[in-house]
Amino acid sequence: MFAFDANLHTLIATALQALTGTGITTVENGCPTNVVKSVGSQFFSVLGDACFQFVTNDDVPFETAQKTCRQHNGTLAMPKTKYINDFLLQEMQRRQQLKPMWIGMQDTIREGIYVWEDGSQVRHWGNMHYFNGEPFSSGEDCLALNPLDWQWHDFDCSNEKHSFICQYDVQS
Ligand SMILES: [Ca+2]
Repeated sequence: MFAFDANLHTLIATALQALTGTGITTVENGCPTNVVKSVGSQFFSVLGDACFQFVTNDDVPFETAQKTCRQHNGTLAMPKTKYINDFLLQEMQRRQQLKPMWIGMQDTIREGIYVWEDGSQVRHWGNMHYFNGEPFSSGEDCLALNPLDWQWHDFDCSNEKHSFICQYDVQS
């Protein structure tokens, strides 16, 4: 019975895909179901094996954003390549999300040494906002994507509040 339901689900999904044409999948496709069902203002985009959840209109400190993503075994987004970074910015613009959103990058432990959520060091700097000594300012150690100037901005981790982007492994 359960297997039958699963097959039926796949059939419906395939039919829906055929209807929407050109094999483009719905954005939720591949994102963890429990995450998609979680409440709040949000949208999803899948790129490769990563599902990105844009939690909008929920302005919180960096740590709260981190915890929210981890609740569903995700992390804050880690756009490790320019391609992924540009994709996230494009998605924000496309959905008129024009305020900065937290991503999983910080230099809390050592000033100027930026690390991703998984502990690896940040290698590409193409999008870093350099203004008035930034990004090397103590007291501003957490990063957000800013779709207005297409750059990374560092903010005070606890006193600044922003929406955020979570990242999950795509479910097969
Ligand atoms: Ca800093």
